[in-house]
Amino acid sequence: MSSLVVAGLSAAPAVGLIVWWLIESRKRMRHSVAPGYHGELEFPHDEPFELYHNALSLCSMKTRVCLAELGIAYKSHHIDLIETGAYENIRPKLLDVNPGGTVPVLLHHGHPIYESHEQIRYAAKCAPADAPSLVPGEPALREEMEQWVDRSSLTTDPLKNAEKSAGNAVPGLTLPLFCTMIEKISYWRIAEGLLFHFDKMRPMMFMLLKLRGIGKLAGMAPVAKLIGRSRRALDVHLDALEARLEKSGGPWILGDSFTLADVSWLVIFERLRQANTEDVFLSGTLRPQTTAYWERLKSRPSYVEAILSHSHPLIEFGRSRIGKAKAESPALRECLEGSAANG
Ligand SMILES: N[C@@H](CCC(=O)N[C@@H](CS)C(=O)NCC(=O)O)C(=O)O
Repeated sequence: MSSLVVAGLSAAPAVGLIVWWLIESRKRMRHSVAPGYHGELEFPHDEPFELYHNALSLCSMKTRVCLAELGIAYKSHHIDLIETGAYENIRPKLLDVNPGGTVPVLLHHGHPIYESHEQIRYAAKCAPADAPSLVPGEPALREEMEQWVDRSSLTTDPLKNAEKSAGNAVPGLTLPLFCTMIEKISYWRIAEGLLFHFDKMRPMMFMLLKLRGIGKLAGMAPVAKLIGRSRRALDVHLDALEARLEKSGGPWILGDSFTLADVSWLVIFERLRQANTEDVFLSGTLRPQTTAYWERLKSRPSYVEAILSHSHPLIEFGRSRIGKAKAESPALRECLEGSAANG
């Protein structure tokens, strides 16, 4: 056999892999989609409402809570994100309905609505006649409700925009939860993201968090800085909420009526609970109005239906793992909770 043939044969697996990667990457090509309802698109469906969502995703929780409050039944398509076990969001099942590769996606008669804040507005508009109204009739209150929805939304590039909304402050505070949940996910699964995720920074971050582990989180200066910045930003958003609740006298943000503003904030508090950082922001003496408000939110049937009944074992594992790690390491506790000196 000539040396040329031998070289050709030994290169074949590598060439095969590259060709496979190119074909797969093409199949998983992503493009962003405009927020809101898309009547021009129609996807296969069995039920009037269908929801592509994930147990942990903040935005998915918001849409689920809204649908539960409105009594809207839907067909559920759970899509794993890497935190809950696999990169299903960059596979055809989700990419076919959302080329943006994110959850949640709400379908109404097969037509998609993109972005959770748009989904809750849409659902509130086309809710059955006997459903409670989640939007105030009075224009001034409606406008204020929109501001509270925006202030809790997750927008583009959240890590750089924590000061703009509480929703943007949450991903930074979720890093410890990501770090503990990812302990249980194999490197192979994260590798799928390195190969095909449109934003390589995300799988790289998960890889790094897994390699370092929660015990070394405080020693990762950029991560510690991000957590501190997110915590300070959330403090400002929560102070504003505390003041509003004091003014309205509760029980809800705008007073007597439970609205989309409350739907949107419920999930912020749930994320703080999941990330075992609730006490840092709420206690009997620190923000008493907001603390009582969160207790009221948890007592709504929608909390059980849309949050607790969708809980994922890895979330509770991650939560308790953070608690143990904080108890073992004062440096980690200070990094996650701040100190009198650094806030
Ligand atoms: N602004 C969008 C955010 C959508 C989004 O970023 N979803 C996250 C989960 S909360 C996601 O699907 N991430 C998957 C990934 O980036 O791998 C919304 O409100 O729906």
